[in-house]
Amino acid sequence: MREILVLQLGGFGNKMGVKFWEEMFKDSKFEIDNNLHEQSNILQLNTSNVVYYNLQQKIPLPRSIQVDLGQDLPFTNIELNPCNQFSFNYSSGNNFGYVKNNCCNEIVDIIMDSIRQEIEQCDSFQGFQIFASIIGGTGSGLSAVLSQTLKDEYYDTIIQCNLLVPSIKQNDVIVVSPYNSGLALKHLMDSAEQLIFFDNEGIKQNLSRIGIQFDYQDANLHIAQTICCNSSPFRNPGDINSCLRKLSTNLIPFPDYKLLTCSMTNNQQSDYYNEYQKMDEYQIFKELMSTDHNSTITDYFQGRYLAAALSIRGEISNKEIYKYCSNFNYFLEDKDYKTRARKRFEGVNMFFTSICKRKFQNYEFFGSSIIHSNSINQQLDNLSEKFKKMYLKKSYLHKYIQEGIDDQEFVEAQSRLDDIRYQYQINKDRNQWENQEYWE
Ligand SMILES: Nc1nc2c(ncn2[C@@H]2O[C@H](COP(=O)(O)OP(=O)(O)OP(=O)(O)O)[C@@H](O)[C@H]2O)c(=O)[nH]1
Ligand SMILES: [Mg+2]
Repeated sequence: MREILVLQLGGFGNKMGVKFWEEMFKDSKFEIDNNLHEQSNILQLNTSNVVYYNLQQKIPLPRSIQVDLGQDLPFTNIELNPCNQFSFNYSSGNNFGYVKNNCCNEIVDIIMDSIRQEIEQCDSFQGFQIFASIIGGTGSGLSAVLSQTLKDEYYDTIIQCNLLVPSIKQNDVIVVSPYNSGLALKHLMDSAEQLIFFDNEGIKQNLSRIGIQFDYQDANLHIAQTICCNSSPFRNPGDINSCLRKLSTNLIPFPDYKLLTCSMTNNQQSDYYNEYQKMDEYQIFKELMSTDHNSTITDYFQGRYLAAALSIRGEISNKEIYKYCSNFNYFLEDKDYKTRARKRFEGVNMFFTSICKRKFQNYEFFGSSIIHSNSINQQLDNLSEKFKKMYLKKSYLHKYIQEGIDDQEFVEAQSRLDDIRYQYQINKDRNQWENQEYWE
């Protein structure tokens, strides 16, 4: 089996990670107290091996490592391997520099030891999933340093980062979030293969559409279910057995284009409704490609779709879904949407679709998508603008310089951000696929 190791870093990474494992357990039909449910069959046990171990002993343990610099790993009823839980006595001070240049020197070796032991137990290891926010110090610093170290040591594995990023409109609770995010992104762009963005503002919009007031619990559930569904083709037998590497191949057209967003169908929130709204293929496809269901605040219609990976669960007609995929331009009668949706690389199939007939938990239909669109530039523009404003005034800079992050690193982070934005921008302005050079 192609095993995956989950790394939960910092406050958000750990809280969302716990939710993620709770959802995974429900999906695998394990009871929360780690005991195997009667319904689990052999095939499922074999495929579950991707994310759990110890299955033969009938006490599944998530293959995951939790790290937080403060002593506040969240409580959970799920049994996690205590050897893989690391909490220290540091205070990051919300400072990327302090974590990268001070804490990491002391703790990276300990964490890497644990990672090495995990990987040695695997048959055919495929890669890492990192959960972290790059807003605070711990998440940004640890994810940057760890992903770099992992890339150096396990160069042929895939690193997928699920990142909470600063919101566009809303001001963050952390003043220096543009610095932390900008500096972390510079490192992550070099070492990780996929960077999937979530932002609290986008999640808030998703929740409020279905009448739920935003709080961290619900937001984390939303994100956890999205990631869980995204990764379900890795664990479940279906038409296409997907893996992290296949996702990378299909979603990343050029080396520097690796910023992705997610969407999820609505029906999972039926817990909050008395009435269950039954969905059909049309509704599912529409929701997965729609801007309203986006996990960030960016508007897909302001850019161009480059690629999309759909992952759908339930007794659903493959034929119908493939039909909507190939007729994406025309899949809505709504004229307005139609013209906007046509803004993609015309004539090129951009869909990587996995349909798994096994239901997701108790939901009849369930779907999530990872979307690659250059509308992500809205997020980058905002980040870059805030970064620049602070840097020009040199505000808060001394805190980072004290911790050994020099001016040069800030300049490099800024120019890296501008670089990525520029690349996505030229893609937006002219259709590169029509440019002969790229075909010859
Ligand atoms: N959705 C969601 N957002 C969270 C949660 N916890 C914190 N955040 C957001 O994440 C950002 C802070 O990130 P944390 O993960 O707490 O920071 P950290 O990585 O632990 O870093 P430091 O505490 O600065 O060392 C803030 O913008 C919070 O709004 C959570 O459980 N869910
Ligand atoms: Mg913290």
